[in-house]
Amino acid sequence: MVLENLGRNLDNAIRKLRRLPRVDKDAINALIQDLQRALLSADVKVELVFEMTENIKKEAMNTKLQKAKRKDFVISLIHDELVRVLGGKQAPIRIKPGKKNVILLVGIQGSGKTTTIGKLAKFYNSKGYKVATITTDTYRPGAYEQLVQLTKQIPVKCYGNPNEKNALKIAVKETKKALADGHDIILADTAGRHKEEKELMTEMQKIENVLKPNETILVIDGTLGQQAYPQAEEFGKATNLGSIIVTKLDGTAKGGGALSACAATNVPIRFIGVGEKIDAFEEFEATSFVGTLLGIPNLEALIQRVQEAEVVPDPETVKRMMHGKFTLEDLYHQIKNIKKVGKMREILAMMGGGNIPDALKDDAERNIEKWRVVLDSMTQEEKNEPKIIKKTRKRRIAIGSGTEYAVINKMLDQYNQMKKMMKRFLQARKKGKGMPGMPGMGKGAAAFMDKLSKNFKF
Ligand SMILES: Nc1nc2c(ncn2[C@@H]2O[C@H](COP(=O)(O)OP(=O)(O)OP(=O)(O)O)[C@@H](O)[C@H]2O)c(=O)[nH]1
Ligand SMILES: [Mg+2]
Repeated sequence: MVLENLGRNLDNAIRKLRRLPRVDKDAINALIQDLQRALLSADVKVELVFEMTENIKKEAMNTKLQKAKRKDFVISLIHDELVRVLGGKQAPIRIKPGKKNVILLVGIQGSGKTTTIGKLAKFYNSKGYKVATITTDTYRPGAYEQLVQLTKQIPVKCYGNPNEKNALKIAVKETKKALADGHDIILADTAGRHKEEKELMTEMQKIENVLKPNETILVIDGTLGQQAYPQAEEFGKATNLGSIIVTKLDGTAKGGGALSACAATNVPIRFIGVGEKIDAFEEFEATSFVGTLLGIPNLEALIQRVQEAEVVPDPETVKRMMHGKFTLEDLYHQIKNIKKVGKMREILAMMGGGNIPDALKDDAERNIEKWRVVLDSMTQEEKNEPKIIKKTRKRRIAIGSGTEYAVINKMLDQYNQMKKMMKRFLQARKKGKGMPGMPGMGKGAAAFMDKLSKNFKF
């Protein structure tokens, strides 16, 4: 596995957390230390490590989730933070099948450009493109022969002219030939060595100008670790960099540094090289990369569980509700959110105590989708002031939404009960009465309301 040590260390830290009976302050502090150690030994920049772990710590300490969900939540925080520093989601290279597509590889000597041309050729060839490679490297002895040998095994055609000393001329002529031969992706290799660096950069710019590639890709050696940053920056200034390929991530302990440094330049990492062989190559996608790294096979499910558990009433709605401005839409969203967590009964019980009959609770749960249809057939005025919904309006809504009267009636019933309860709650608060004294409100409900009112300061 790429970044094997980092993966193992992160995995150990997560296992340790999972084994603990609960996630408290000490557990979070211990986790943060483990993460810092793991990231620093993968050569991630110190400042970045502290920023990442500070973010994780802050969120982890703040969570109001129930105990059972906290571990998942903290793990998803680690995941999200790693994805963020690795560049997040990115779009693929824009390639138009059957048209002229040119991909230009640049990078310093020995970074792995020529090897990567072979890997890319195999990658696109297997996707059904008519791939050709060209080399414009007039500096490295035997550069043309190296690429010929490499591409022979795929097989894809290699263009070049070992007798021509002008890289620009080769670029123009050979690309033309390759296109005329019916190829639709041309992978162009460039020189990495030159008499001096400035000349190398100038030549690259000129080639870029004449070839007008779909994308210029920087090939960077992963063993550089965080030193990849200044290099990527320099190339970014000289060329119109579209993406980065980080090579030699197999067997380097510094991969974390190289990947995070490249991502910090805001140029996406598209592929990684993980060995000398032609198929030691992977598409890079931060989310799945981090999933593998953390050893969490079913990351999607984990994230979903946490997201669902995070559903809380939106503060604006609660504020309006507490001022007696409670609409049918509010009721709908409240019940919809609660349903998502699968705890409708619990929360309704908490909010309404014994006030809401069981039959009604079940009904709300079963009919929530119908409620949406009903709501869509109502005017804004009706949603805000449901008491104006009398016989005629009801008939119109029933016809418009294709729903029975019973559904509309029950929805309005539910609304009225909720509204009454809010009103009593507000009156009790105004009179300075304590919650437990409120008729029809259970202990849990009182505590819940109290917490809401404190959180939202109404
Ligand atoms: N382990 C490992 N080695 C790699 C990887 N990619 C390239 N290499 C090796 O790195 C060395 C240099 O690779 P080249 O492809 O020749 O590099 P280059 O950028 O074309 O070099 P110049 O043409 O001299 O500028 C070779 O020995 C490759 O086998 C990789 O992902 N992993
Ligand atoms: Mg080369």
